[in-house]
Amino acid sequence: MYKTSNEFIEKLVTKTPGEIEFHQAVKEVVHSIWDHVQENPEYLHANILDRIVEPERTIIFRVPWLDDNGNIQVNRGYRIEFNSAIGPYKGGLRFHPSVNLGILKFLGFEQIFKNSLTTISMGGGKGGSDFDPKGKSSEEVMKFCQSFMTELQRHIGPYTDVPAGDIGVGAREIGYMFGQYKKIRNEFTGVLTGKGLNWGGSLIRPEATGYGTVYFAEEMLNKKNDSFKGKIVAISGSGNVAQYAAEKVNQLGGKVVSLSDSSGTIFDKDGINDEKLKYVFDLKNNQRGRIKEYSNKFKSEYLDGKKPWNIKCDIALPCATQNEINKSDAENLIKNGCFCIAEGANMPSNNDAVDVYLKNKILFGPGKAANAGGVAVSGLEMSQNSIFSSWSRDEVDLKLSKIMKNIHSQCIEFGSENNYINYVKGANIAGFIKVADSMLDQGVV
Ligand code: NDP
Ligand code: 2IT
Repeated sequence: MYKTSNEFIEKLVTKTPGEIEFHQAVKEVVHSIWDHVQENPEYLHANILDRIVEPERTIIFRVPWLDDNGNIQVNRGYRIEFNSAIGPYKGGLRFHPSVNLGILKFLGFEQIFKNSLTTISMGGGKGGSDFDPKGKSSEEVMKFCQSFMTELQRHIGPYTDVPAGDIGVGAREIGYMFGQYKKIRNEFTGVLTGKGLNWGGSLIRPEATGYGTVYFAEEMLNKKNDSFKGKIVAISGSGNVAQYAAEKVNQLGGKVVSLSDSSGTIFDKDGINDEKLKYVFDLKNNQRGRIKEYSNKFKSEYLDGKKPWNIKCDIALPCATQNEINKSDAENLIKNGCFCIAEGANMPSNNDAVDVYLKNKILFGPGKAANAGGVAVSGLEMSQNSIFSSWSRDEVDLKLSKIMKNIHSQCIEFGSENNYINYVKGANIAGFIKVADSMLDQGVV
């Protein structure tokens, strides 16, 4: 029995040395749920905390592939099957050179609670590789994806573990991996989500994470009798999540003034309207270019090597990667008038930044609540696959917006404190209860 949450974290750190992002994610959840756990002896008796931070299974494998010059390359592949208490493991695959065990464990751990919040039956998982798709030819990407799936296929299945995309994994990579799965297993099933529309994909899945993040932010604003209309919005990233977040902000009458990538930020004070956004979609998804090219094309400012957090805005939507907002970034945002932050990315704000938001009582939607729309529509894709049917764009979009509203309500139910809604606490407790209770029901497994 642990006397304090800090004692629990200290043991975890000793047991999992070097997994710093994982420690960070666990710290946030455990601090939020600590009192709730202490008040419910059945959780203590069943040792739920020690069990929930230990993945059910961790798979690490070699991924050899032949590059265009005929050289053999080797990457490392992973799949963390973290928790299956409420459904098959579900979560994305990330291909990025920074990928390591600690990062994928943090993502898998977050996914447990996020998936629980969606109310769809999905457990938590995550995987990926330190492979860098940037600068690789499509043939190289295909060869890598095929080799990766040659091993992964033995561990996954439509009722076991259903991967999807994340950083560096989009429609192209899902296609190559699906093709290889089908070839080896000789079965056409919904084993991956984010598939092409012609072969089992769901309408709105590409849009879902970005749209969902904006729906969640709109709910937070509505609760304060406010909306996106006329608001200045800073967005980071320029990939899948950032692009569709920007599109939805425009639709709701806000003005998006920034996008970024790992090289720098474009700042367009006139707003990235739909026409300019169309250019961004083509630049990033077809040309696979850098966001800097936007500033050449539209003569906007380019902040070389900088993040968008010094830009004056009302609302910030971090949609790039983990730990992209630190304490001083958070202080800058608030000093410049930002009063609403919704995380499209996973854990983009570090623990100190979150403390700054909560201390200043701004509207803050943490990733596991605000970006759950992506995996939620993945869940809807699984439903459509299992009934061999597909729903219309409007139907899926409506379901998505209802799910985001419902997540918002769960946060209010468990996160209301005096006159402030602590969405971090609300999301963590609401997400935890369903998983923990299911673990109790299923015995010591
Ligand atoms: P993409 O690969 O489509 O885009 C990633 C974007 O983030 C790119 O602009 C990339 O720039 C930037 N980026 C990546 N790593 C870094 C870094 N270390 N520093 C600065 N910028 C970086 O990924 P997604 O849009 O799918 O994912 C973005 C975030 O959203 C991630 O945190 C992901 O986990 C999260 N997420 C994604 C979901 C989805 O459905 N896709 C669902 C829920 C969350 P560059 O090209 O220079 O690398
Ligand atoms: O972080 C995430 O929720 C995702 N990358 C999406 C996972 C999914 O299974 O759709």
